[in-house]
Amino acid sequence: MFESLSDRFEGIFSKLRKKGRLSDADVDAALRDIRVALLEADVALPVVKSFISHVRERCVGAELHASLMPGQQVIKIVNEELVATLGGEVLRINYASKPPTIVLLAGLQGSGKTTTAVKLARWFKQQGRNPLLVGADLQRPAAVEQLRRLASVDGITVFSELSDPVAVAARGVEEARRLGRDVVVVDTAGRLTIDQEMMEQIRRISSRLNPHYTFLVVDAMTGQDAINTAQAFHEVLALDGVILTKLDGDARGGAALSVKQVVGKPIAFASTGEKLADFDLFYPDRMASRILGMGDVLSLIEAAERTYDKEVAAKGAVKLQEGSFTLEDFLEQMRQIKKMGPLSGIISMLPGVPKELKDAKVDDGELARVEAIICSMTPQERRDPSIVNGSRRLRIANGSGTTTAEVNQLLKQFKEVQRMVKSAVGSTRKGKKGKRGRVMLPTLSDMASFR
Ligand SMILES: Nc1nc2c(ncn2[C@@H]2O[C@H](COP(=O)(O)OP(=O)(O)OP(=O)(O)O)[C@@H](O)[C@H]2O)c(=O)[nH]1
Ligand SMILES: [Mg+2]
Repeated sequence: MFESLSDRFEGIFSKLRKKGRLSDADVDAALRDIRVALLEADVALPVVKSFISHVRERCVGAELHASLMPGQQVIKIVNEELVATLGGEVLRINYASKPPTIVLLAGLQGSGKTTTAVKLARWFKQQGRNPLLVGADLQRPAAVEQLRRLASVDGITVFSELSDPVAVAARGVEEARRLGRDVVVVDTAGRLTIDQEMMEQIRRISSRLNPHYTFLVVDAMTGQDAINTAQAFHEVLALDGVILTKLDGDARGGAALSVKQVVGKPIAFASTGEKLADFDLFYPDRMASRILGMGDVLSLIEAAERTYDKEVAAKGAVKLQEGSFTLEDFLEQMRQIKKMGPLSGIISMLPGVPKELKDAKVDDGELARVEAIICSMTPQERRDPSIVNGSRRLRIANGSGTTTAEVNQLLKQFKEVQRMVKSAVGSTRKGKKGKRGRVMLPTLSDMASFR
C-alpha cells in the first residue's frame, strides 16, 4: 500500500536533506512536488489544499528559519501534518456502562463487512471482552454461513435467525444480554447508497439498536468513490468512524488520507489482508511514518513482542555475547523470526531499507531449507559445525532434501555471523565503535526486549 506515494516522498525528502539552507524557492518546489504526489495518490482536492497550506504556513514561519537543519525541519512538519490529516489520534473504545456495547457495521457490497465483523469480534476478545456476533445479512443465503465459518476458527458465537434484519439485530442484542456477552458486533447486508429501500433498512436497524459505535467498512482500493460513499452513509447513519479494508492491495492511499477531513470521522481500524490476524486499530502516526518512508518500526516491535518469546530471545542474546551461539540457537531464533510472518512483510516495515531490497522477492522457502538442514544435523554437529566433513555433509544434504553446496553455504553463513558478532562485541567491549557495529541477529532479539 501507498508504495508510489512513499516513493515520491522519498525522492522529495532526499532532495531536501541534501541542502544546507533552504531558499523560499526550494520550499516552493518541494511543496509543489508534494501537492502533485498527493493528487496522484487520489487524495481529495480540498484535503490536498489544506494540507499544503498548513505546511506552507509553518515553513515560512519562524519554525523553519530557527532550525539548524531546515530540510529535516520540513520533513518533521510534513510528518506532523500528515498525522493530523490521518486523524491524529488512535480510537479508544468507551465500553457501555450497561453492557453490551453495540457495534454496527455497514458498507457497500464486498467491502469486507463480514470478514471485518469477525476480525473485530476477535480483536474485542483479545482485549479481554466476550463478544457475540450477529448475522443480520439475510439478503444472501450464504452470508450467515460465511460468518459462522469464519467465527468458528476463534470459537466466537454467532447469533442469527430467519426473520427480518431489524428483528434479528434486536434479538441478537437480547441474546447477548441473556448470555452475559459484553460486546455485540452486527454484520449487515451490503448495500448501494442509491438503493433507497436498503438504505432505509440500515437506518431502521440503527434506530432500533441505537448502537454505541457505527462503523462504515470501506474498501481502500475504491479511492475517491470510497469517500463519496462514506459521506452518503454518514448522512443516514451518523457514523463514528471508518474501517478501511484491503490496505494490502495497491491502494494509492487517497481514501485513507481523505476520510477524516471529508467525512469528519476518523479511521478507527485498518485491515491489511484476508487473514483474521491482519487487523488492528488505525495508528495515524505509524501510517504517516510508513507513507513517508520512515518505516513502521513501532508495528514491527509490537509484532515482535506479540510473537517473540522473550526468554528465547534473551538466551540467544547472552549466548551471542559470550560467543557460544550454536546452530541450535540459530535454529531456535530463526523459528521465532518465522513466527512474525513472511520475511517480506518484516522487511517492508524496516526504515531505511533500500527500495530494491523491498521490491526483491524474499524467499521464505529459504528459511524452510535452512531449518531442514539444521534439523538433519546431529546435536553434536549443531554445537560444533567444524566436525562436518564430506560424508557428514552428504548425509545432511540427503536428509534435508538439499544439496551439499547448500549445506556448505549455510555453514559458511553461520561462521560469518559468528565472526561478525565476535568482532562487534569485541569492539564495543574495547569502547570503540566497530566497523561492523550493526549485527542483524542480536538486533532482532534486542527488539523484543526493547521498551
Ligand atoms: N486482501 C484483502 N482482502 C480482504 C480484506 N478484507 C476482506 N477481504 C476479502 O474481500 C472479500 C469480501 O469480503 P466480505 O467480508 O465477504 O465482504 P462483505 O462486505 O461482507 O460482502 P457482502 O456481504 O457480499 O456485501 C473476501 O474475499 C475477503 O476475504 C483485506 O483487508 N485484504
Ligand atoms: Mg458480508
